[in-house]
Amino acid sequence: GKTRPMEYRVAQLEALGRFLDDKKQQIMDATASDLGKAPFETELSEILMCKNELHETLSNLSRWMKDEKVDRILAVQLDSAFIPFIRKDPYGVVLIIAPWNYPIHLFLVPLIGAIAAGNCAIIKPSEVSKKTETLVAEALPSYLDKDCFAVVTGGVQETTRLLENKFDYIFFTGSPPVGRIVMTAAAKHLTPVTLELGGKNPCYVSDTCDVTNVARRVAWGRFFNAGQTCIAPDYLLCTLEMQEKLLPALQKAINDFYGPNPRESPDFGRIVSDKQFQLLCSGRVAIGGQTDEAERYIAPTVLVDVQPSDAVMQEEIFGPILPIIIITNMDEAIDFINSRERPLAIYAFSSDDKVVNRVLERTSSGGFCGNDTMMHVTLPSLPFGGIGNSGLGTHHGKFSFDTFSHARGCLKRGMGQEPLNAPRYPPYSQRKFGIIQAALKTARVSDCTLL
Ligand SMILES: *[C@@H]1O[C@H](CO)[C@@H](O)[C@H](O)[C@H]1NC(C)=O
Ligand SMILES: CC(=O)N[C@H]1CO[C@H](CO)[C@@H](O)[C@@H]1O
Repeated sequence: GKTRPMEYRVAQLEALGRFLDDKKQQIMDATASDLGKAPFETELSEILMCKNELHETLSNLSRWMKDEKVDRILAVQLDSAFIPFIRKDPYGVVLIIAPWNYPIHLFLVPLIGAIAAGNCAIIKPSEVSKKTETLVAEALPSYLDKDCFAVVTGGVQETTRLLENKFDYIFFTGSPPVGRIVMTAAAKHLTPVTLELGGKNPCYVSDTCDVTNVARRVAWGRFFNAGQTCIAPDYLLCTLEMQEKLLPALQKAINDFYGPNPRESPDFGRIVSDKQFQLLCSGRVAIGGQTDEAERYIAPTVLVDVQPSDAVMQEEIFGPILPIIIITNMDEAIDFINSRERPLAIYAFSSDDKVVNRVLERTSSGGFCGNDTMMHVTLPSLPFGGIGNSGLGTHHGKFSFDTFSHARGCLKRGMGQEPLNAPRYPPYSQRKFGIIQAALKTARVSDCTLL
């Protein structure tokens, strides 16, 4: 019961804010060491976005925690002391497993929701982002109540052992294959899960659009954090004519962002694993393509003549590599998207609103953004989460609070007026059923507003 009072939750959330303030420089240093992340990108994605979540949560927590009143249609027929409500109960002990690509953000944002909803939590940061893992393990516990929050470090072996335990909720961010392992472990204890998985996010560029702006928005989304973002536009779908216009515009955007040699840019990151180097064998390099394995550097790269069967079109890319797939029109782009697993995000660029709306209506994905990339996840007012292969469940803002709360349906009644209950008791009769039916019936009401 220790984590239930609002004052306790607020104190822990405020301590998370102090952690971000006090350790800002160490966070910048650790993510720079792990991922070569530019200070600007760290400050935006790891600090500012977490603080926004904190402020959104702290500003609304008292309202979110309140019992939710619901309709009491039957009240009049039964007795006046008939009070239905939804109590927002914590689940209990939550396990949060985070990945390496945004090593602060991706454990902290779910943790904000878990604390806000009154849970205890075990946090498992990624062992791949080593410096950040060490920082979190050493510094975070001194900010939080050690009775209720713990950081566990380690790799596959430790995570496997952790998952043998019975948790009340598991929140996992990572790849679809590991998501299956987590969900299987959770099934053993019937533990509910949220899975934030990845996916190959298509980006459709129609023939009518402002090519310069599209190129800048796509390049920013693809090359931010050196392409290691679960919501990055993973590949482009456009006609051959559009590709010919986009290539110089993308080249210019890359040059404007990172200079003639992106390797020397302080704003361009490094990648975490070797696997991505092999993806450069797909198609033909139209822009970039330079690598330095010792430095884990891959230049911002655009691949053309890519076939759907190429290696780069199989799993999520997670590197600064943008393949272009040629289609002949919008219908073909939509068919291509729908023939694959449902992604975490779909992007569509067009000067024609109808085109953007068609892509939105005829496809399915975790989220959607028209005429831009990635910006939809910066809003705590929007749910963030996948569908199908890209995950299940949502978080951010109020959606985090709801994810980590059990909606407990409750009814409180008075103990008097017993004669009103008589019709429901045996011995049964048709007359009694008639009374019950009249009292309990829910009539269908037309919701048709188009007349
Ligand atoms: C996309 O941008 C174009 C150009 O600004 C605009 O005309 C169009 O309405 C936008 N579409 C959406 C869905 O916002
Ligand atoms: C989801 C929600 O209720 N958000 C509110 C949180 O508080 C701010 C400030 O009062 C509001 O603007 C949000 O709408």
